[in-house]
Amino acid sequence: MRVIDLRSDTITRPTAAMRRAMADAEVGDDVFGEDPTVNRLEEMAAERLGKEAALFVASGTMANLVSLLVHCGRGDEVILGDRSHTFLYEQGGCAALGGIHPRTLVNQPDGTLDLRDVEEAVRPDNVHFPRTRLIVLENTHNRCSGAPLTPEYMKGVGEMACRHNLKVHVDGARIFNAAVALGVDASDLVSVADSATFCLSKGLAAPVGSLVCGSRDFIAEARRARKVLGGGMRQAGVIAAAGIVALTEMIDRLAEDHDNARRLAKGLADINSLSVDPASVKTNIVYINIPRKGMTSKDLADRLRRDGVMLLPTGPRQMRAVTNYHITSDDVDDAVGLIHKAMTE
Ligand code: TLP
Repeated sequence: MRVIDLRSDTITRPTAAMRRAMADAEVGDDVFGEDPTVNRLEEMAAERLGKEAALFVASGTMANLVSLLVHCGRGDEVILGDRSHTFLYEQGGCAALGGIHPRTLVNQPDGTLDLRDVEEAVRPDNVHFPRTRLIVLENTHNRCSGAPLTPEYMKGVGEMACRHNLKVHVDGARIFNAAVALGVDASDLVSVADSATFCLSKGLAAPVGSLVCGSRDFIAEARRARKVLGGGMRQAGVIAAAGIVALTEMIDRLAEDHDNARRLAKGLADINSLSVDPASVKTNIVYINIPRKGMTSKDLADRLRRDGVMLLPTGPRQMRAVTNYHITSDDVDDAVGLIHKAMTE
């Protein structure tokens, strides 16, 4: 049975071109800085994001943790959204491993933090308070319908951060989805950021890896942080090679995933017993709420799995669908039909 897997864009498998590039990759010991393929990927990443340097790490979680460890010392405070991936889904690593104090502010439905809230949250210099060091933003915002943060919003963030002497980090796991959706360069979305990450292993379909981008000095420190976390890799060119293909061939096609997500949201919005807001869908993520009493997201996920559709429960009555490289518009129509059937039986 064909399975339409909409749980995440992380399920994407490497393309044939990636597998060829991996097999042929020139490699060396990357802890000695001698893997030419890793070095090339890092240069490409830095250029794409308009930063001086970049570092290849194992995952988006490691990319964020390494960045926070460099920006903040023990007892420093980081301002971040209450729906951010770093706050919700990274095991509180910044607190657990870095002694960094998280201060959450309400994420607006469009993924932003209200800059007045941020301004109020910045701590004055007082012996009672931790020192506010850093603002973390997420672009696109996973838990806020995959919303892209705009260059205009980021400009305001930059001005505010400058006034208060704060650093800015962007968790750009899906930054290229944001860039494609907004029709801008990814570098325009992170120009005010002191550090920005992105993932190769989500919509870009590479099997492993994320990049941290920033100034040369920042990346030198990030390289130390990666090493202490056990993230120094040796002949990592084998996986970096797939990342190079991802950056070269897989960005522009993200527009197809966005079209499919809109198509899915519109199809699901016509199902009475579900609540979906197509207007909120700007990239590849669709949230589906189940108002019907007596049915949980787990019930629906189990039911749909039998029919070959996979969605991710994200709350007792909420599911997530993420379009990706393996999903066609026909798959979307089939998924809508099967979900309709499950909800009307
Ligand atoms: N997100 C995954 C799950 O962890 C929920 C997904 O399927 O969406 N930042 C953002 C915005 C992310 O969405 C994710 C992964 C990460 C960081 C962490 O990346 P990995 O999984 O590579 O550690």
